[in-house]
Amino acid sequence: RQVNADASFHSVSFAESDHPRVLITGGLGQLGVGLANLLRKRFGKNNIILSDIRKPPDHVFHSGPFIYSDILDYKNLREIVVNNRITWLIHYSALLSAVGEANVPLARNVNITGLHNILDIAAEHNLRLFVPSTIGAFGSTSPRNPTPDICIQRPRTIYGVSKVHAELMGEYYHHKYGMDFRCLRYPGIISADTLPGGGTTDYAVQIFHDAVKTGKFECNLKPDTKLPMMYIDDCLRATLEILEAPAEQLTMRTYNISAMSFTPEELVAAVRKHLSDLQITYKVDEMRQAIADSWPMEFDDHNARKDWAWKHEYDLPELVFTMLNFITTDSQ
Ligand code: AKB
Repeated sequence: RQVNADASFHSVSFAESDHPRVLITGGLGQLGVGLANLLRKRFGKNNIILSDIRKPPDHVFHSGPFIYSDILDYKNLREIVVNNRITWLIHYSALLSAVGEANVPLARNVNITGLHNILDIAAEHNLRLFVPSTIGAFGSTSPRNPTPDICIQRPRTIYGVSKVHAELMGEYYHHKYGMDFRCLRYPGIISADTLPGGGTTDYAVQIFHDAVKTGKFECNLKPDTKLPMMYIDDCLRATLEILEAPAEQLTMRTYNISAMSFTPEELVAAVRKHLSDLQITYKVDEMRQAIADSWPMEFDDHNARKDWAWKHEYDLPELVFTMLNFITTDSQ
């Protein structure tokens, strides 16, 4: 197949109706359902299509359009984009850092080959394309405290390499073909009702579930490992905000976003303010620890704050309060 590289595709206006028609890939991961709910409130239920290769649970299936899509199958992707008159594509399919190291060929296929399909589809159909990047796109030779938007990026995970590739390819298509590519580098995202799968920052989600259910938690990172984190509501709102930002406000196409940074021992102390009996043991997972030790400790997001007025709402105390409240209410 050929990418439509002539001038015609980007001369077509994306706004065929008042609201965008959005396809979310990897929709059953940690962020897809929450983002679909937020976008549906803004743009209408039927304008947002969630997709995945897995069968959706009942509540997802009944909450709005859901479709099978395999990002490795180009014809399947094209059929969905054409039949549903998609104008925005949000590409959430990816293997995360720890699980990617455990299966490099699969991570390469999904995170790199899959991204190539997504870029080609977006170019062919003049889509606005959002691809998340991550703190994992940096490595031990990057400045870590704080990490600016523009600096050395030499990650040593397949996940990080694939995300740097996505950032660079998206920006290249933007400059070469005028593609409306937008990208945020997410910190570790913390959510109560959906679990992350196979990341290095997962401990900061699991601790809340274990604290409420068993009163004990075994942490797989060292107590002083500091990483940038964000509550899911801030992450999803940031995503909507960058998607809606007027193009002339964007001085860059890939932005760091930040809310807080903490270590496991700081998180434990904050949780103990509500659950004073919480017992912690540390059993370090060497692979995750090595990854975490190469990632940013503090994330510098001043460009996002300056260009499109990014502002987080949740700090550590609000995060802990909200997570415990949600999980406690849910388990009653
Ligand atoms: C991971 O830990 O792999 C992800 C991330 C920070 O990108 N949560």
